[in-house]
Amino acid sequence: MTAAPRIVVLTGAGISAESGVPTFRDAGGLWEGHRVEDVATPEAFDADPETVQRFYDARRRAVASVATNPAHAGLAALEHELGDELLVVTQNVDDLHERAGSTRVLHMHGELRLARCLVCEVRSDAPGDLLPGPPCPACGERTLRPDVVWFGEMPYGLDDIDLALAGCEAFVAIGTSGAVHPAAGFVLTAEALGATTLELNLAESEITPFFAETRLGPASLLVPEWVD
Ligand code: BV8
Repeated sequence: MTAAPRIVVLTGAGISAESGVPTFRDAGGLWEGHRVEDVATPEAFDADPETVQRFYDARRRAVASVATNPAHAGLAALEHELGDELLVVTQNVDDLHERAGSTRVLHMHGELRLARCLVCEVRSDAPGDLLPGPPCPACGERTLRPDVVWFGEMPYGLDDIDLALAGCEAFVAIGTSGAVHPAAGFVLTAEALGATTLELNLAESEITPFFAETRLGPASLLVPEWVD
């Protein structure tokens, strides 16, 4: 990674909510009719791969049919202005940041648009639904899983994130409940290392107490205001 960014933005499901992508906790614990632990863990996949594949195939198709919102556009405009002084770390597995024009995005929980082969571990573009069992483009085995980070699995990019948190002047969280670790702890790390901290969220979150400033409201209004 190049020099540490000046601003690190952490986004969560709330930034995509106004695009029509369901969040995790606003659904009252049932996510598209599933309990998270029944679909977002390696054990769930081992026990019932069809249900898990069907769950992610449905989400991949749903995300392809929604549009970005002004919050995604605001961050893309900010990157246009700041270049590599800005890094967006997202917990989201959708590609709405990229579709809005952001290029410096670290998907710490993986991406719906990618698949990972259980045999050769190669990551590739998901060729559509994974349930029918398309062949891995690298090894030909019909062993592709969604390339998302399940509970109990190691998130991607933690070394780069730690570097960015250590060097940044400002840490901004947008649309996250602060319910999932290690993302929930980033504000404490950034603050301890001297960054200013700002939370933009629809409601108070589990990590609101750790921010110097919290602004409540929809991301589609708060982000363009903050970026301007
Ligand atoms: C790991 C991918 C080992 C899959 C996801 C320490 C303490 C306690 C527990 C743990 C801990 N360390 C590890 C754990 C276990 C676990 C964990 O955190 N469990 C929780 C439930 C207690 N963590 C893990 O297993 C992680 N792995 O820790 O590895 C390790 C050890 C040491 C060091 C490093 C690693 C892996 C976690 C990844 C799980 N995968 N997603 C998929 O998407 O299917 S997590 C999932 O939750 C999504 O990624 C989601 O983004 C994420 C967090 O949720 P949010 O994004 O915050 O969404 P949520 O619905 O919760 O909140 C939405 C917010 O938006 C709300 O606040 C709402 O008010 C707001 N909002 C709504 N509308 C709007 C809005 N805001 C603005 N505008 C709006 N319009």
